[in-house]
Amino acid sequence: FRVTTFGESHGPAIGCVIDGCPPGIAIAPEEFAHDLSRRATGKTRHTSARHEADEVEILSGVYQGFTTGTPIALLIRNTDQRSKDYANIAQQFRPGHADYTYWQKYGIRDPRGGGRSSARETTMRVASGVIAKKWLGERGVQVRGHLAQIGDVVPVAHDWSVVEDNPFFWPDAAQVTELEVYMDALRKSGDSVGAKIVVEADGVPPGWGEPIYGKLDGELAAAMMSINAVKGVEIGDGFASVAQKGTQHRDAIALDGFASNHAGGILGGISTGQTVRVAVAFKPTSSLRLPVASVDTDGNAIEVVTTGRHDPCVGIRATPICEAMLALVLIDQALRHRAQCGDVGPVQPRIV
Ligand code: EPS
Repeated sequence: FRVTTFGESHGPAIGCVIDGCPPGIAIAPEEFAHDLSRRATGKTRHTSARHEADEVEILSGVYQGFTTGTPIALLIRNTDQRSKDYANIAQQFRPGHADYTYWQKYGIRDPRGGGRSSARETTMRVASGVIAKKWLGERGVQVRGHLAQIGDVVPVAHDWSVVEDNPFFWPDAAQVTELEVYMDALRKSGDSVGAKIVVEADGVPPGWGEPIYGKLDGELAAAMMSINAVKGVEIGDGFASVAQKGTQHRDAIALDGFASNHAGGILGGISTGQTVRVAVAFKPTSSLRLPVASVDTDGNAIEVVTTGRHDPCVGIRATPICEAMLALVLIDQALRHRAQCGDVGPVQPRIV
């Protein structure tokens, strides 16, 4: 199961091609709307004010409502481009932004906003993830996620039932007002902040993932890192494992299951049958109206100020993106497991 995307934030359209999708998955254009709207800009004052319709056109690979097994092409036309927002920085490098490295690599400066490095690219990940989630859901695998940190604010309580009821995907309803105050002050200051997302998959049977090349955790790390603005990925206890003793970290096994899940549901690159848990760090957005020193393409020292519509915390919209990437890796690993071992579960663990 392979997804490639195309298109620029300020081009005519963005899209993706999905190769290797199993035939027979029922999918209608309106099924994309829910997750796309969870990711979209312009829904609350805490995200970018750009208003995109994000309406999916299915160009190929689906016939009479079912996937055919041939490449699926999805297209979303951009409806609210405003590339003139970027006219005054067309020759400038925004510190912290990919325009510097794109220029060093290609020698071409795309003046249309972030182009491929924009958060807009993630739309197609979410769209393709809808198909992966559907296939997985029919096999008892559920993917969900929440925001787990904004700046230095962390959830006090954890209640999955409130996550979809607030604009932050936050698991503690009592903190939503505090977050609104925090984000309002941040937006007014002109600065941005990072965020952490946690995504989980329940119902993954033991056995998905390959032992060395194609480890489930390795592929998850690569998938999450491929999202624009991601700077870190943890599986299970992740970097907290550094300070742990082996006696703390190991997950004791009883006949009725594991006693804990420090491993994040993966051992040796292969799923254990526990919840697969991944945490993803998003950096603070780099397009800021606060001035910063930089250089331009002619080699002059300059000061950069970026105006226009930007997210003060791009992580606020990232929960559905990370869910989609988790689902895309899982469907791929499930199909590879089926090819080699013949079943994709739900299966009974061999001993526990
Ligand atoms: C983005 C800047 C804003 C965001 C955009 C990402 O748009 P514009 O380029 O029009 O100023 O709205 O995100 C999206 C459009 C999206 O769909 O996620 C940026 O600088 O990355």
